[in-house]
Amino acid sequence: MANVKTHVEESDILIIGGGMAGTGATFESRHWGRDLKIVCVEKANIDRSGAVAQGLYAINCYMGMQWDENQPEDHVRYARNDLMGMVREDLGYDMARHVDSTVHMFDEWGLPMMKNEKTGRYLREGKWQIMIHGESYKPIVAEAAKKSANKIYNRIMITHLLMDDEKENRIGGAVGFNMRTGDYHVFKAKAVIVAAGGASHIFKPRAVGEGMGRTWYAPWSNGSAYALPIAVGAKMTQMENRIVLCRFKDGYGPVGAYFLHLKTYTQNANGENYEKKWYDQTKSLVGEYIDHHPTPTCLRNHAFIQEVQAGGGPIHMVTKEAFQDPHLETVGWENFLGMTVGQAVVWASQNIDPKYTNPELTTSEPYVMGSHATCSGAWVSGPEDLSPPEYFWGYNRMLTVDGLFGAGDTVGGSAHKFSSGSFTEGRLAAKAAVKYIEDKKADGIKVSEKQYKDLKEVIYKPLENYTVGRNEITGGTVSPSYISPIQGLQRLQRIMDEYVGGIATNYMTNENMLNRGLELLKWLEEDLENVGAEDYHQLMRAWELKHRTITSQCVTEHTKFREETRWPGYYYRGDHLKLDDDNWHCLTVSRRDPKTKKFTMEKFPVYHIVDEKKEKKAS
Ligand code: SFD
Ligand code: AMP
Repeated sequence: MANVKTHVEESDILIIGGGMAGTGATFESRHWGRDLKIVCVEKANIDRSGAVAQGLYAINCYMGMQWDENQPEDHVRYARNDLMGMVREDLGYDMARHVDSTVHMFDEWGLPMMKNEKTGRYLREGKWQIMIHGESYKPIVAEAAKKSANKIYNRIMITHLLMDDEKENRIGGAVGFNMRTGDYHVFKAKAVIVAAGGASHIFKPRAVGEGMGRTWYAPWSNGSAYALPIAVGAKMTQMENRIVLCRFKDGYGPVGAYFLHLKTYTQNANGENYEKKWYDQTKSLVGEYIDHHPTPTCLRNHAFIQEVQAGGGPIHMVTKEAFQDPHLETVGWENFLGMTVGQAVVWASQNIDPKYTNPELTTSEPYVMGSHATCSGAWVSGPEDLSPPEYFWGYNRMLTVDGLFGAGDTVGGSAHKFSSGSFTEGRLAAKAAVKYIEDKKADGIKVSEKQYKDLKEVIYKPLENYTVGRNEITGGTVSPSYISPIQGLQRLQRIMDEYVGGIATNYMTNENMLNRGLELLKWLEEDLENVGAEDYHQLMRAWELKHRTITSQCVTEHTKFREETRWPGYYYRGDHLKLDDDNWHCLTVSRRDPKTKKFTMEKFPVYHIVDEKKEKKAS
């Protein structure tokens, strides 16, 4: 790799990923660290990167504290209920108490917000959601980040974190490559904020072949947010809590605006309300959790999945009634035109006009995320004023590696953040990172040339593998010496799908299947030493695959550890089909030893910080 140019950049704060959390972190780093050097590195182009690239139609997390619509306590109760009791309430409360100020800034920055004409308040889609004309959402937050950073690097994929050579378990920066020029980039930093989004395409998607890129969550979300910290031994939490979403079939159009604003509802093929049919069966699995309001997302999925399995499908969204109202009809279409254009295109191509035909729904393949109705991610310190000792080690949103912070999908335990909460969490992490530097916790960091030179060899090896292996190609792309990133990805997706609770088994798994899955993942990991990349784009694909694989290992280990079915509708442990509060009313935490690559698992208590009894609004 002698011909690859190396660039070394030193900064105070390095932000990895310029999505919602990354732009929030970049903006807030400048607010608190006027004189600090702030660098943000983005795999795509920050103007249109991340899950919000195409736009959104709603901001799904807004309290409305100024009008006493909701208070942070209400949101904690809501998220706790939706996640079947398992959240970090300190993190959720902290996000909720700050999220409104974030949304008010979006408003000031020119994001078109819908207003309720009668009250003058933001137009509510639901109790927590407000409606926006959100096609321009991402460019607007990107502008704030661009004005705040010393430098934004686009088209650089970060592949590894750097560690301090002097002090154990302290961060030193990160490295990656520019997928257009191929140059090698070394970013030395005093504090690093990982904001690299969630993970799609680790489970085989429903759409394969030519439709493969069509998933609900962004197809380019490749789990770097998890793989980077896992690789350096940071602890992770709730990685078993993958999410399955109810979506419009084939286009994966979100359903929130339909359920909440248009007040549409679902029915089976015979026009029946199937959810109540499954009440007794669900109660026998999860007990009183089925009586909670609103019904937890996973339990709504559960009824859907059971009904389809029992032969009651297809399941339809009843749109024909709502769409008779011209205003609601417009909202229904605009919702997709501003967020998921593909759904509108699917309907057009299949002759579906929701005014006259009730469209089909489906349940998606699982995704790994920390920001939706799910809370997989890194185990982080909470804020000083709220967190019990087990949840606090000095700096808000700092992982168990010193100087390494996280936000958005990266952070576990804090569900229902969505776009606004992720940006808010980026701000919180940045404020703490500045303090970490001011407290001189980052003094004396040394990153040797050897460390980043060794990594350079590792990073570019797939190009080397291809250059050598292509001479042995026996036909087409078949070579005995290397596998291509797409071949590896399809292998990964089948392992996860068939053994770890994907669509192939109707989300079912058990200990034996998980053990087999872990074995196959290990062999895949070994074979990925021989992944070949014919150009820099394929080199990115190779590293995306490696990050997805390490994320998948962690998900599988967690799924094996939790011997209960806590979230029926997300996945089922066939050997432990019931929710088991006596043994598993706890958070799961893992650590992968960077040297041995072995995971160890432990239980952590769930502290209910917000009082149940004072609940004033059922939400
Ligand atoms: O209805 C590297 N989301 C919704 N949020 C809402 O508030 N309202 C909605 O209406 C939402 N809906 C929705 C949503 C997402 C999608 C895809 C659809 C619909 C179709 C969820 C939010 O988008 C989500 O919560 C936040 O975006 C999460 O923020 P963050 O920052 O954790 O992830 P990101 O925005 O994807 O950004 C990640 C960035 O990292 C980059 N990256 N950069 C360098 N090196 C690497 N190795 C990297 N790996 C990744 C990415 O390119 C990206 O820019 S509804 O359906 O819920
Ligand atoms: P979605 O469009 O499905 O991603 O959901 C957007 C928002 O609406 C999220 O806050 C969901 O939790 C919420 N939501 C979606 N469907 C329902 C429903 N049937 N009942 C209550 N909340 C919902």
